[in-house]
Amino acid sequence: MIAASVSVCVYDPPSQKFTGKERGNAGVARDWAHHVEVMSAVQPNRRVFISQFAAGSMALAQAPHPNVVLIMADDLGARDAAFMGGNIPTPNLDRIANEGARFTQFCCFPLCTPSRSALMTGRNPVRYGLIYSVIRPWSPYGVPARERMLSEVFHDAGYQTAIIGKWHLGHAHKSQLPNARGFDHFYGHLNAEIDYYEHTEMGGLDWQRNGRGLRESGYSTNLLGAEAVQWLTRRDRDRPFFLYLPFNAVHAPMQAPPEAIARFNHLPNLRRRTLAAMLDVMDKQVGRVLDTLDSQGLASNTIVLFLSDNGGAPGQGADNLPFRAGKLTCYEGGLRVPAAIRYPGRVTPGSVIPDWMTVLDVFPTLCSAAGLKPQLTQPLDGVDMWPVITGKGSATHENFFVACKKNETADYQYGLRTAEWKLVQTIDPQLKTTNELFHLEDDPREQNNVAAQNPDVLARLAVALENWKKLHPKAGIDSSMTPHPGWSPPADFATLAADYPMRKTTP
Ligand SMILES: [Ca+2]
Repeated sequence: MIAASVSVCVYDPPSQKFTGKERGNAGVARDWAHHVEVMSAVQPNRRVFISQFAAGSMALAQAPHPNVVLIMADDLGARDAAFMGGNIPTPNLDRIANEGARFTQFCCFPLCTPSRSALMTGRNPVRYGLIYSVIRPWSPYGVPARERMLSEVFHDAGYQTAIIGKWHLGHAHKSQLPNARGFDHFYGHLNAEIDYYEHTEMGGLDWQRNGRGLRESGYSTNLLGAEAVQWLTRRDRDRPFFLYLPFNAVHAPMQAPPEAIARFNHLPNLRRRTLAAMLDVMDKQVGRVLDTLDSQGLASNTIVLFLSDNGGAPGQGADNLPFRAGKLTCYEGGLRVPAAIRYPGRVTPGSVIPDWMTVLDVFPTLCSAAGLKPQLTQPLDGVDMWPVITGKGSATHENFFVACKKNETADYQYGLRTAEWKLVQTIDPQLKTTNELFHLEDDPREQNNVAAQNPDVLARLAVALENWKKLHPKAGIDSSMTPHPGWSPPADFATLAADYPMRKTTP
């Protein structure tokens, strides 16, 4: 971490004053004051953390670190966007790909919470019990505090940080909330599938800014785009920023402005028309963000990474072809996502990256790109892909383990991907196990189960999978599909974590 080499300051909690040579820097002192206020409320015992943050600000003032805009779509299929070969025009997503690089083999976990936790931690969610299912509105659990998040790495290094969009990594306790996990600013929602106009989850308001519930009118995708533009416009121009912009589009419920749906009347299926409209609106908001980077002269020093969190849901009109199945399965249709990255001067415009990359790799890759050392106490599962993306080197993945409750039934499904092979294992409630083996290099559509012809490969991968399953915490899982009797949604999800700390926020 940058801060480690220059941290000479000490925070004294009783006096709330700082000592050290950085004290004379007004900007840093202001940052400190804000940070101490926040972190004292959230994590009162992290003195070292505070001194590292302040030193990080100094280091960043001395070196040009890139800004990061991390844009995530929800349930967008591998072949929905035009830049991935889809039939829905996405000129702004295409622009990221055309001015940067397009990934042809980017893999995620097959559903929201596991993918988003992998994105934020760089660690396989099996390690902390979030591999099998999503966090429900009635779930008390979230990403454990011991897992260091990407937002915390950037924040501690002195970046200003914001999440504008969908969290879905825990909402029952204050320690699980975005403002306690490295984000200075949070606007959006905590749960999985809000109403796009009412901004409610199961009837409870789930729309907030930094802990305060908001009742405002508008289509959520447009509101998220507007907030992102506003935050970029009002940011502190003396520090770099990390903006995480996870849209809820194109996740169910399938809702879009009627005029947007009308633009796709040529598509025969209503669900496909609606999904196309949802994507169209999101693409326009991405365009507003790109335009803002341009107008503020930020484009050349900003990494823009776009990806979906999992494969599309065919039943909702998504297109994952030519890959098999989709979201909530461990076939390639559940894992393959559209993805592109832009960083002028570093990423060759119009290039294609055929190398395999996973959502676990985003953490080490962005840290590498930004020159940050995350100072972790636990091993990462991701690989630094920055040398590959910039054409300066190579990287190797040995395997990628995924799992889910298949189609949210009682069946557990697993996937083990290697460069050459793919094992898909399904276990029903009677513990009947079905193994399918595909030669992924020759059969990316997973049409030919060659398990019987390759018993040695099957045995080797099955042993690796069994060992991987044991990484799950002994405490078991809580993936209840239905709420406990008597549960009802809170009037406002922002108040669910009753001890939520009040914070000074911008804008
Ligand atoms: Ca999703």
